[in-house]
Order: sequence, then C-alpha cells, then structure tokens
Amino acid sequence: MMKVYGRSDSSNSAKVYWLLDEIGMEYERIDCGGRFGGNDEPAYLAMNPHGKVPTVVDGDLVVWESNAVLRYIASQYRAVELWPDTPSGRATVDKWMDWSATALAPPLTRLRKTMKADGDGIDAMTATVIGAFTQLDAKLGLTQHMAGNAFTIADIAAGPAVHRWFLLPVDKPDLTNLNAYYERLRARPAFASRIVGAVS
Ligand SMILES: N[C@@H](CCC(=O)N[C@@H](CS)C(=O)NCC(=O)O)C(=O)O
Repeated sequence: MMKVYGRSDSSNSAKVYWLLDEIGMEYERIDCGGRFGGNDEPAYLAMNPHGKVPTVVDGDLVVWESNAVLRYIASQYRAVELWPDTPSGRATVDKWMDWSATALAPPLTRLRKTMKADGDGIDAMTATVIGAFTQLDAKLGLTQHMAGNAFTIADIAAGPAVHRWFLLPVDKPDLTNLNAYYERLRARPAFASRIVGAVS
C-alpha cells in the first residue's frame, strides 16, 4: 500500500491527501514533519534529501515535491479526468500547476511570513499578490476551473493558495470569478476536510 509521509496541517501534504480522497484511494498515512518530527532523521533524508513533507513511497518508488506527487498518483492510478493522458491535455494542466507553484503561491507565502514578522515591503508584496490573483480571476472568467471547465490536479495544486487568499487580512479587490471558484472548491468534501485546516 502506498505510504504518505506528511502532516494534515501542511498545505503541501494536504494537496496529496485531497487527491487521494478525490479518487477514493487507500493509503498508509505516516505523520511526519512539524510537531511530529522525523523529517530530519537519516532514514527520512535518505528518501527525501530536502527533509520536507510530503514524501510518497509506492513500492520501490519514492516521490517528493507535492505537484510531482499529484502527477504521479493521477497517472499511475489512471485518474485521467484529473490529469489527461494526452500531451496537449497534460500541458494545459501543467502550465497552470507550474504557474501557481511559481507565480501564485510563493509571493503569497512571502507576504504572509513578512506580515507575521512585521517586516518591510508589505505594500509592494501585497500588490504582487493582488496582481497574481487578479490574473487568476480573469482566467476564471473564461472557464469554471483553472485548466478548463473540468476539475483537475491544477485546482488541487492551487487550492491552498486560493484558500489563503480569502484568509489574508489585507484590503483586497472583490474578484467575483475567484469568489465563485472558491465556492466551487469549498463544495468538494475533500477540499473542506483537507485544505481548510492546513495552515502551514
Ligand atoms: N515544494 C515542496 C515544499 C514542501 C514544504 O515546504 N513542506 C513543508 C510543509 S508545507 C515542510 O516540510 N516543512 C517542514 C516541516 O514540516 O517540518 C512541495 O511542494 O512538496
């Protein structure tokens, strides 16, 4: 049975639990990282040299980097509705996954950390974050989900950042397409149970 090392309050682990819930797959969950520790142990570092969670072990295969894990699970377990099996279908999903991993989530994480530390540059960081979510809002004016009208792993990859946008205590524009998208995500039981409590 597939093993998932992670913790429920980690947004990157939560993405993996979310996908596994969506496809109804059983797995063994091993609490690791944060208050559970274990991710700085030699045995863990031998699997994942970065000492981060999640890490997935499926037979002889070890996969880390949450988005790589999402792609592996969707492809290995034939969830083609969530990650198509054609090059063009995959590229359409992958471009939004990569965009959210590089342009959407990192500026938001930087802003949240800086706000917590009462650091400098909050206004400029806020403007960058608003810019990224405004771009997402424009895309969501064209399709119901990130990579088209269907729900895919691009939505799982971006889900934690979208949730955090709504929790962000700054003056934000009212992005109506994004609001409607958030409601669509919240209507999914696995989003409500996995992402809403994942705070780090
Ligand atoms: N890019 C990595 C980031 C992994 C990451 O930073 N994980 C955090 C939790 S969300 C972590 O392991 N923090 C240290 C810990 O939990 O002890 C991914 O997407 O998997």
